[in-house]
Amino acid sequence: MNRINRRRFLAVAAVGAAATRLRAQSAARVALTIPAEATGPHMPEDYVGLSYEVQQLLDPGFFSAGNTGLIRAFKTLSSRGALRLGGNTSEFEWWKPTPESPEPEHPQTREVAGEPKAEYYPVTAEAVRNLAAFLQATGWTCLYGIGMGTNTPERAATEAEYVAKTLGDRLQYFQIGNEVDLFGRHLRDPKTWSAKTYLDEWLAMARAVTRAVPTARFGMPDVAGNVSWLTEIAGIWPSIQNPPRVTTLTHHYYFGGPATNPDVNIPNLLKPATMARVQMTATTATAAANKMGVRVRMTEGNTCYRGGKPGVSDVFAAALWSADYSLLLASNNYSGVNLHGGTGKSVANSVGGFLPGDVILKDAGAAPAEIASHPHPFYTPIATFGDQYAMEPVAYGLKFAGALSGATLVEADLTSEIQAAGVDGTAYAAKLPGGAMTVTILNKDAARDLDLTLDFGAGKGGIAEAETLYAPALDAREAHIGAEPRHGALKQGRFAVTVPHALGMRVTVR
Ligand code: BDP
Repeated sequence: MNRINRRRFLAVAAVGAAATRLRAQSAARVALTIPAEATGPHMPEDYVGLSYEVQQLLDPGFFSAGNTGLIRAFKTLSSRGALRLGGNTSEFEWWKPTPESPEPEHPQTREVAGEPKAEYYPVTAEAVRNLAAFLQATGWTCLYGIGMGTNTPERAATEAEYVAKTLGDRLQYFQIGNEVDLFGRHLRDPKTWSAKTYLDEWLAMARAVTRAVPTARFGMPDVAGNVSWLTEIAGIWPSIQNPPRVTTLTHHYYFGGPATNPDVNIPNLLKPATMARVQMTATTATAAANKMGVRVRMTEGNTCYRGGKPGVSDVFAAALWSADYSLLLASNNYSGVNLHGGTGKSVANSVGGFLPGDVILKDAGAAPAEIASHPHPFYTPIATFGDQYAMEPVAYGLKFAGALSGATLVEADLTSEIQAAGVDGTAYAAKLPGGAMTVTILNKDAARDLDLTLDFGAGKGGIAEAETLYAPALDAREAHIGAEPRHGALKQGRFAVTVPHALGMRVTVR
């Protein structure tokens, strides 16, 4: 059975398994009261995003109108997403406007394990033109990454000018520099590098870009994890004369890593403490953004850095994680989430040449065919298998959360009530653009089912319909979204439903 057929077979098997699912432990009973008014954050239409290495542009056919399989996968994930280009490889790109343009001189950088080697490559005008056609075909916009580590303000400005002209309204904003808080490792002198010296450099480049593209907007600082840089920048910002137009504060997030780290496992990925840490970061980041009058976007992240971990990043647990992570950030007023991925080669190059996940599989004696059956990189939302593209579990979670794009969230801490009953679950309520109320319940618990009563208020009528995010098991290499037979009329404003363990469910009342 080939990979796709195997998936279909398992999908059919999963339906049968769900029907006869045995309760491993007694179900917890929880009643949730859903406020009628949505006064929380608005989730933008382009909340869903993907992140790719700039080096992906080295193959001008990848993001192009001719790559119909990839276009289909993007559209399946979202009809209006945001494609972010960045990653470690963005620091080694150089702008090549014409085939004759000579390669510039590059500064010296240090070679450090786990960081990309200083292998310079050109970004060509052809690649940017093809990218524009790709964006047009998908309906997506672009957060375009320009290098900072080895770039000059002049080259950044010339590249930006061509990109702005070519992408037109498909360009949302520019990003300059990737994970600048880690530049001290291989690109700058760790003794002098700080949020302050970064900001000076960034201003010089962003000003050069703004001179070339007066309408230019920016997302920054794209830190790896040190969100205190956002606080510092927001503190300095009012003292900057005539600042470039920043619309978004940005940071990255990886749950853990690398793949060899035993703490990167399914129970740790899904436990409440993981999201409690995410909440702490979000609190810091949004406070800085509020001060600057902008929003936060998580522009690059995933389950496990250095390319992901087989059996964690590429299984159904990652789908429940990405759905929960995306909705938690949405409830913190984030403007979007970009999960990182791409081809195995571009991501391997971004982390020093190889994926630690492959070493783990080889050491465990996996046959080449088995290794090849995994997505590369292991965390990629859209995997490349030859000339085929497949949506991975982590992408299904993002899609499930992304169904709330355009909705306004309801301010209610439903998650605490579920967790008080001893179940590792979360819930988010929202009002859809058409006015329908919807509650997304993510039961991440490995064993306990949830017997839920959703109380929409005595006066509320309508039919409740359910949709699920499911797979046969947390470690299954698949995920599905399906309409559920569980539907019915509200009775005195209430709807009762069981949300089995290891399953996501959305109940919408129309
Ligand atoms: C981030 C880098 C990106 C890598 C990713 C990873 O920005 O280029 O691909 O981590 O380690 O730090 O997987």
